[in-house]
Amino acid sequence: MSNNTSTSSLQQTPSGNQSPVQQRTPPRKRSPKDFDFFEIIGEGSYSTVTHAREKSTGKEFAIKILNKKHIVKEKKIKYVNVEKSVLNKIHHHPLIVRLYYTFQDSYSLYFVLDLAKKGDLLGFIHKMGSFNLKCTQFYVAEIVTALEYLHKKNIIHRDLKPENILITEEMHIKLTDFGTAKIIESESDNARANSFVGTAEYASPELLNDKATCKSSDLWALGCIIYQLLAGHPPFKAVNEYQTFQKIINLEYTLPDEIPDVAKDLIKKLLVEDPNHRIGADTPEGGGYEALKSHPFFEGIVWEKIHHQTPPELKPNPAVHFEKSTSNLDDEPEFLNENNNELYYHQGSTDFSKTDPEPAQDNTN
Ligand code: MP6
Repeated sequence: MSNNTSTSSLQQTPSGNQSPVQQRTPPRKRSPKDFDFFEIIGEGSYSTVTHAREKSTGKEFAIKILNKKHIVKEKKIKYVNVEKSVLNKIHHHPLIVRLYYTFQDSYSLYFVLDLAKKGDLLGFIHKMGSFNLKCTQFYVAEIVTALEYLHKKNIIHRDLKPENILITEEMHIKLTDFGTAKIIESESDNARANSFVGTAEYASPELLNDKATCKSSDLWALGCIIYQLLAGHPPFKAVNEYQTFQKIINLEYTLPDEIPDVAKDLIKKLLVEDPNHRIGADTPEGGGYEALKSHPFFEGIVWEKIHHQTPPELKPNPAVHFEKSTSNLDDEPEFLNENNNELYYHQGSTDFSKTDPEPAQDNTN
C-alpha cells in the first residue's frame, strides 16, 4: 500500500511510474489531449464512462466524463463533489476503484479511474445464473473487506448493488460509484434526515420508513447481494417499485432450498429490520465486523490479503436451474429457458429518485 500522504492524491502519478524526480515535483495537470479515448463502457444517469489510454505511458484507464451544463441544470453539483471527496478519502485500497487524476475543459469534467476490464458483477450473475457457495463466499468476503474499510473511514456507500461491484481482469472486485455515498461528519450525522433512495431492490427498511441511512444500511444491501448470488434473483422483487418497497418494509421474503443453510443463517442475520441488530453493525447486538467475518458462512476464508489470492473459478449454484438469458437487450420481460422451457424473469434493477432537495452551491474546483 502506498504511504504517500500528500493531500492532493488527484495529482499523483500512477504507481509503478514514479521516478525519484517525479516524486518531488508535483505531476502536471492532465488534459483530454493526454489520452486516447475508446468505446463507452458504462453509462450512469449523469455520466459516461469510457475506456481510455494514456498516450505517454500506454496505461489503460476508465474515464468518467460528466457534462457540466447537465450537472448544473439538474442540480447535481453536490453529488459530483461528494464523489470526488470520497474517492480522495480512499487511499489506494486494492478492492476499491482508485481516482488518479481529475481535470476539465469548457464542457466536461473528467475523472480518470481504474479500469475494471470484466465489467460488473451483475453481468456475471446474468451470465452464470447464480454462483455456487465457494464463489459466493469469496466475492462476498471481498465485498465485506471493502465495506469494512469504507465504514472505518466513516463512509456509507448507500447504493451497494451488483452493478457497482466491478470485476478486474484478475477476477477481483473493485467497488465503485460513490456519487451517492455519504461521509459521516459527526455522531448525530449518523442518524437521520436523508432524502436519497438508492436502488429499489437493495433499499433498507430504515431508508423507506424513516428516510434514514446508517452504515448498517450497507449491510442490508450485502444481505440482498448474498441472496441474489446464490438464488439468482434478489430477495425483494416485485412487478413494480411500490410493491418491492411493500415487501421490504414487511420483511416479506422467502429463503429457497437452493440456498445452503449456512448462507441462509447469515442472510437471516443481515435482513433484520432493526439496523442495530444486523450482524456486523457497530453495536453490542451487531458485534461489529468481527462478528460478521467470523460467521460460519466464511469458514475457510483467509481475510488477510484476499486481493492477492487466486479467485475460485466461477461456477453456478448446482441447485439453481440454469436459466441463461440469450440477450441483454432486455425489452423482453421474460425469456424461454434453453434447457427445459421454464420461464426466466429478467431482473433489471431500476434506479430512481436521486433527487437532490438542496440547491447546488459551489463549483467543482
Ligand atoms: C462502470 N464504472 O472500469 C463500469 C466500468 C467498466 C465496465 C462497465 C461498467 C468502470 C466503472 C468505473 C471505473 N472503472 C470501470 N459502471 C458504473 C458503475 C456506472 C454504471 C455508474 C457507469 C467507475 C465509474 C464511476 C462511477 C464512478 C466495463 C469494462 N469492460 N466492460 C465493461
